[in-house]
Amino acid sequence: MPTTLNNIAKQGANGAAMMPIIQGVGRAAIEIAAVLRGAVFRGALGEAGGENVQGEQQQKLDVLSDEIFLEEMRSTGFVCAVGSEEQEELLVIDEYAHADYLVLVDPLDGSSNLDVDGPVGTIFSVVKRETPNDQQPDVSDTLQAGRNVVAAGYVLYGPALMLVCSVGAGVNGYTFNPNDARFELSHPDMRIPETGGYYSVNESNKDKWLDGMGDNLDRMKAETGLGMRYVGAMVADMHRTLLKGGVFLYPADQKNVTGKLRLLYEAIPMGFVMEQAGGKAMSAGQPVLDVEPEALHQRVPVYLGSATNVDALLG
Ligand code: AHM
Ligand code: MG
Repeated sequence: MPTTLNNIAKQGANGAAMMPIIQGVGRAAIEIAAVLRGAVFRGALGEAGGENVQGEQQQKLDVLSDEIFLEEMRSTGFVCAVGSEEQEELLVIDEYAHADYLVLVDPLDGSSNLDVDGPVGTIFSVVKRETPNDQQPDVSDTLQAGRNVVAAGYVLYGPALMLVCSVGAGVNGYTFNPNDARFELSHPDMRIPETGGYYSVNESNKDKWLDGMGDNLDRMKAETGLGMRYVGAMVADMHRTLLKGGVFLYPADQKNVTGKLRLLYEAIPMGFVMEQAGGKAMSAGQPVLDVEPEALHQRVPVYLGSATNVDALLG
């Protein structure tokens, strides 16, 4: 018998509580994957005509994915609110406003890849509320450092549909098996190689990077001789880095002076998975998971991967 997402219940102290939420992520992933496959036939590619809170053009598929994810979180009955890249404010699920957990999500990451049939992903993390259960949850519940995260992971919409997640007891990868329409454990106990792999970055921004990162990268390249790969979708670049080793970075630059990637639903979930897989995840001068969040859509610089490579880059 293949091992399915149900085995999350047996992982660590939080597995049982997290299983229904991660199963909800799995259902959302299956629905989003179906929408992506058929998007061109439904006229669902292209811009939705609105901007998200970051001032970025929303794609129709960003909006659809957000709706699907929110509905699946609601249906778990264990999520009181969702903070999404596509929603300016925290969305409270009135029906379950007493529930214990909040989910932070980038429903469709890397959406610049959509029009070219490139890989995209979903990134999520789960925190336990700090406000009392008989009150409405509020945004303060989301502003918790990554050390408080209870579960996190990502979905990769690639040639195969994968869900990689951690409930704080290592990292496991599940692949959707179309023959029995469920996720099955395909990558147990994922550990990042100690070194090697690739460096992964949008190097065209190098002249604009802050904090001397251009010189750091040149030095690391000379020292390590690493090759380069860059998809431009964080989930795909993270997944390759996790499997092959190396380092992924998105430094602060003159345009994005505090960084481009969002702390709560990009940097922290990926940092959590990376640390759980034995890797390292840094932001400006401290581990990503130690950054004290100040705002729902806060951005930070990100450097994550094999510890030796991250150290070689930042050292
Ligand atoms: P998005 O959430 O609007 O898709 O932006 C995040 C994406 C990441 O997936 C990726 O790492 C990065 O932006 C790529 O940025 P760039 O195009 O500047 O290289
Ligand atoms: Mg994103």
